[in-house]
Amino acid sequence: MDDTIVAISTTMGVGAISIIRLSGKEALAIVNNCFQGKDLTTVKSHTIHYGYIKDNEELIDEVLVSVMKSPKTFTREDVIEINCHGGIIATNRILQTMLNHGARLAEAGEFTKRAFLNGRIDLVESEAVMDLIQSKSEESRKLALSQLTGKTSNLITNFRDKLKDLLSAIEVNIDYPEYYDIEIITKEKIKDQINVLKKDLQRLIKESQNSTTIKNGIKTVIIGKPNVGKSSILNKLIEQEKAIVTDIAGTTRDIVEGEIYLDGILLNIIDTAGIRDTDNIVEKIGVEKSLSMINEADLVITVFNSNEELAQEDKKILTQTEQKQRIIVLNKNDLPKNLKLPIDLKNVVETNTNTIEGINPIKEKIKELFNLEQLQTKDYTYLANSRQISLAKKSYQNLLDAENSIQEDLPVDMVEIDLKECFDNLGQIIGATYNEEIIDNLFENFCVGK
Ligand SMILES: Nc1nc2c(ncn2[C@@H]2O[C@H](COP(=O)(O)OP(=O)(O)OP(=O)(O)O)[C@@H](O)[C@H]2O)c(=O)[nH]1
Ligand SMILES: [Mg+2]
Repeated sequence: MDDTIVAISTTMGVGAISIIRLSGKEALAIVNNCFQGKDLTTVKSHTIHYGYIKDNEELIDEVLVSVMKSPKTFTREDVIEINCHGGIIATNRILQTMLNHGARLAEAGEFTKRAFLNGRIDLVESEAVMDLIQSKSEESRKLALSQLTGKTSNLITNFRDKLKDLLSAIEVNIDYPEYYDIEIITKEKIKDQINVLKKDLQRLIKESQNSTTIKNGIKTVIIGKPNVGKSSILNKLIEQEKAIVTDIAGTTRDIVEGEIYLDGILLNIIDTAGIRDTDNIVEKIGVEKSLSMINEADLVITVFNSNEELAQEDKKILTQTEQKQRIIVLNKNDLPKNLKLPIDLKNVVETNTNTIEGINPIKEKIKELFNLEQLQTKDYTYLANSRQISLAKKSYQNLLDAENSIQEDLPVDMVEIDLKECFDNLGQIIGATYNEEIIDNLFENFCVGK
């Protein structure tokens, strides 16, 4: 971390302004060497200066330079940002000039990594930086911001503080059992406290499954026999005639995709080819593709024609989607009903998707199944990704182990080991304890210049 890094922080392309950012001990000296204007080494921190960047004596571009001196910066190191005209050539030339004068090209995520290693932000907050950049919906932006402002980190720190108190109480009892003025911590008391922690952690893990929905949206696949109205459902959902709708069975041959936002959550919708046995090679491939989409889906909308009796294909579709989060649409309910479904099916919606209103009961069902209205009112104190959630699950397991050790009346230092492990696992979530390899992998997924 002794060297000074540089990267283009804005997207490469033609735009009004591009930003080249440097961080490190030599940042100020390097830029000053290439700057025609004020002597930047004498200016106050957090000020902006007008001038030119030059490569030896050749002027490259007219710029504004922001000088931000350590420690009140993103990386806690000296940070200099050069705002230049947003053309590819000028931006690249400035980058090259900085490299020629001793800066090193930053790796992906290296600025944020430095911010983490220098204690400016913790690991949850670092991940939130990337999530904020990549958020695709209003709800995912809110989730990332909640993490960035430290809500989740505070919650984890709070857990750890409680564990630390418990651990020190146990230790005092082990080390100084003869002092009778210290509170005797009985196994019952330890068990009670573990129970409280367990409940809180369990709720956090459960609620954090919401963050996957918020960040990635809901991948929705529409499945059914030919001609039941699948494409009509896609078109009505996205309010656009994207898929071809005809009364000829087998109209859709390949998947057709669309997107909508339901209560701020992204719904990726995939309309598929109708499932049936066919000799037509093109249609056959389409049917296989439809079936394979089921596995990847977060939600399957299975569609049936309520005017027809239950067919072999319908039964196959019901079995194949049994394990999935599923909505069963009995479509064409404007026609006489001839369909008899097994009685124990849940989440059944009867409707007519030839009308625009007919889509509403399906939308309502999706909101209900994914608790979308409730999601909106939550304060987004969730764990945001599988790394964080799996560590929380490990911590939960440590608490279960501790509880078991008490149940089996094992020595209290066994309980202590489980609780310490729990403390460390929670620490890894925020990066209070970390493994270098994991950190490297994590930041490699960031974009360059961030
Ligand atoms: N009466 C009635 N007709 C409907 C309804 N929904 C769709 N249809 C009609 O049913 C026919 C088939 O609709 P599509 O949406 O193309 O059906 P699909 O399931 O995509 O069919 P494939 O692409 O062949 O698999 C069209 O003529 C629609 O107008 C409904 O609720 N009631
Ligand atoms: Mg279709």
